[in-house]
Amino acid sequence: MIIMRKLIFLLLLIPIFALAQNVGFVRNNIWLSKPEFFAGEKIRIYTAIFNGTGDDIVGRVGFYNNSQLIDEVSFTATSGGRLQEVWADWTAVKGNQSLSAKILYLERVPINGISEVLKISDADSEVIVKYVDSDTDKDGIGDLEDEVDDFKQVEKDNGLVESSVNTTKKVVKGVDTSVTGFLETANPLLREKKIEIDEEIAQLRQESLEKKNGDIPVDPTSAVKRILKQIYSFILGLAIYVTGNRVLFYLVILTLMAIIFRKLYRRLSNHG
Ligand SMILES: [Ca+2]
Repeated sequence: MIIMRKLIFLLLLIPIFALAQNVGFVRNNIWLSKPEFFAGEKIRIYTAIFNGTGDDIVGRVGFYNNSQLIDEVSFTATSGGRLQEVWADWTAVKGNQSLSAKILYLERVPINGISEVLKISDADSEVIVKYVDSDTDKDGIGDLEDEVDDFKQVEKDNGLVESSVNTTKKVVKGVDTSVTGFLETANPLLREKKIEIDEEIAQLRQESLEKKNGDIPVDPTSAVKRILKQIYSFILGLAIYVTGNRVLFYLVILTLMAIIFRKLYRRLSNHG
């Protein structure tokens, strides 16, 4: 990146300096070690001096932030159209910053001859104007952008939580409504069935009593039938009791689910 920029400077500037001045900043003459950074980060500010004279040069460059001197750096630039980079380190601070450099001193130093202080016609570099943000949570996104995002995220999260709570509520309510509906339908049907079965049991009992009194042999299957019906009636009685109480119904369902789950789990872990 920096090499590319250097090449661009050279291409752009050599002709300009050949026309204007033999020593000075190159054009696009100030840049930073990285384009994006946050407050507290150490940044290097670079500039480059072009020496188009036939002699070596010594000089000094000042680096500034908002007109405050950051550092003053001495340099040498060898003769013959060379480019000399000069740099200073700066710890970025939050807020609007304007970074610049200034040639403070130039002196031509011939190998054979007397040194000569040069008049500087164009001392100031360009200015980098930049807003430096901080990044409190160190996620690589500046606070300014992050606050907006965090706010959006919070809104989004709240929305999600709210909607999932609403969905859960709706599902629970839906289940509850259908369970209540089911129980309201099932309970009277079970009651009707139980009455029917109980009547049948009573009838069977009556028949067997009549047969006993009339000395007619009792059909053994009718006794078995009666016992089965009594068991059925008992189960129906339980079902009526359970379906008559919603909470009890849930408890029974949950217990059944737990039993089934445990059986499945045992079977799976045995196979595993
Ligand atoms: Ca951040």
